[in-house]
Amino acid sequence: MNTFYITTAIDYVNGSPHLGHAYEKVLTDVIARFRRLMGDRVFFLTGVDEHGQKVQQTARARGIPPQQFCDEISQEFRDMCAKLDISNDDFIRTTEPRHKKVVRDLLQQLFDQGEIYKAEYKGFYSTRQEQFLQEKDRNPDGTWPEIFGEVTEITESNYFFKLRQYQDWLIEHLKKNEDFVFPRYRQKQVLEFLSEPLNDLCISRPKERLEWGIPLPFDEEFVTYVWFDALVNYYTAVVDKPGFWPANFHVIGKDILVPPHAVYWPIMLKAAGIEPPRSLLAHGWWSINGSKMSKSTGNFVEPIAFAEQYGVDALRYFLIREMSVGQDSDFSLQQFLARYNAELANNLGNLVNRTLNMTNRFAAGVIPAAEAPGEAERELQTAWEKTRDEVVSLNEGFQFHIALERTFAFITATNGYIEKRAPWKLGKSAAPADQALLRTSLATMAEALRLANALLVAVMPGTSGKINAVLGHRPAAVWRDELVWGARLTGNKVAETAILFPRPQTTK
Ligand code: ME8
Repeated sequence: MNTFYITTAIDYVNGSPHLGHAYEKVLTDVIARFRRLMGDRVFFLTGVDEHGQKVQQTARARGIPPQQFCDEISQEFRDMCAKLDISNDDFIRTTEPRHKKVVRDLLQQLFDQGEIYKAEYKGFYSTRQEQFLQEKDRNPDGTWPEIFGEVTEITESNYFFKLRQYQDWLIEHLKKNEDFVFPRYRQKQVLEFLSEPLNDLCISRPKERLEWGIPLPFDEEFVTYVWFDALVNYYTAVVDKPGFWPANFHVIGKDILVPPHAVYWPIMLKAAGIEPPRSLLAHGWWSINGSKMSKSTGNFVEPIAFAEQYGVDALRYFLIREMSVGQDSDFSLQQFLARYNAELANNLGNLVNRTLNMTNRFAAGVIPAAEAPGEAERELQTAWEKTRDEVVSLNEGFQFHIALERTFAFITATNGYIEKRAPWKLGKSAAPADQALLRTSLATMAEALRLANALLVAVMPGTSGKINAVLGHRPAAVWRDELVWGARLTGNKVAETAILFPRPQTTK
């Protein structure tokens, strides 16, 4: 059995979860669920990034200890995962002892190997923002923007990790592994970054400036800074789980591909003698109503509240259907409602309700056998086989938006088949041939619905389960078997009705 280890980025806890966080988890969940359906032994990790200046500052501003602050916000992220039906196997927090230990061991090892050295760091520092500034932060006239407050040039000792000596190795590695970054065009971006000499990476902050971090094991006056702490989480989670490292995919946003995930991380691992991850999947960014999301301007979607109002699976469906993995997308309520009504309520919802209604009306609620399949049935079956094969291979290539489009085209075709057979007309005739065709059409629409539904399970697990339930169907243990056109439902008693996608209450 193949193992498949997949992770999301770990989210900063200095604010509540937003739509970008929700998307990344849903996308990773769809991949994890799909790999499970394909028979892989999956380990799916998500979690939160709890250290750093921002958390320390926000907690201080609220007058509570940083750990308490992290506990609160982390719970919101966990709640979001539960609400969105995310099937993660683990949830890691960088303040956990298991993580601190792995980070410290790794730092000590690299220090002992001579990969980490101490040096002076000189630069302009904003005390208000508590950050080092770069030349590009200056106003065009050379002054510093207001938001930085007083800016002073300071010199500080810090620890540095020798990135540079692994630059050539990484370039070779990327050239040998053309699939290291998905989508492929982003791999070019990494190589471009590597065409300039790398600077060694500053990995510490003195304790008097930043307390909220993991102390360096070889100098307790310093804590690790940002990436050396955060990236290691992926390794921490499976350190005691043989067979899962290297990770198959780290799913991340495009903003943290270069340099952290595509440069720092493989080099950190290489230096420590650990295999780099097999691949990185970099997704695009969501804007909302055409602009950057921002809590202060109200251009913001609260994923939990949204899922409560419109349905978890409707949100999951929209996120996966709307965005082509790798590209950016815009989230607007109008576009969400358009898809909700046309695709979920009218197309899929209608197919479910017609199937139930007609089976109840014409067959006492029991799905009959397809005794007289004709041309229309054969056509639908052929359409199914094509759809299934396409969808499986599209999913393997992360083309979930097209896979959903194909699945819904098959649902449209099934509704078209029902129009063509018009069981409501056949039901008025007592002729044996019409009755046989009526039973055949009821059996065929139910079978087509069962099959289409089997393709939806990774994206809409709750809805898919409900549809199986109203069809009185228990899916096969092996997903591939479930995808074979047959007479799986003959004799099943169906439910009276199903409410899957109630009309949304408001368009505001
Ligand atoms: O970067 N659309 O945390 P984070 C899509 N802690 N994705 C978005 C997004 C948007 N508008 N905004 C953010 C961090 N994301 C670090 C990661 S990993 C070892 C450490 C994505 O909370 C973003 O690209 O700022 C990232 O992958 C994830 O949300 C967490 O972002």
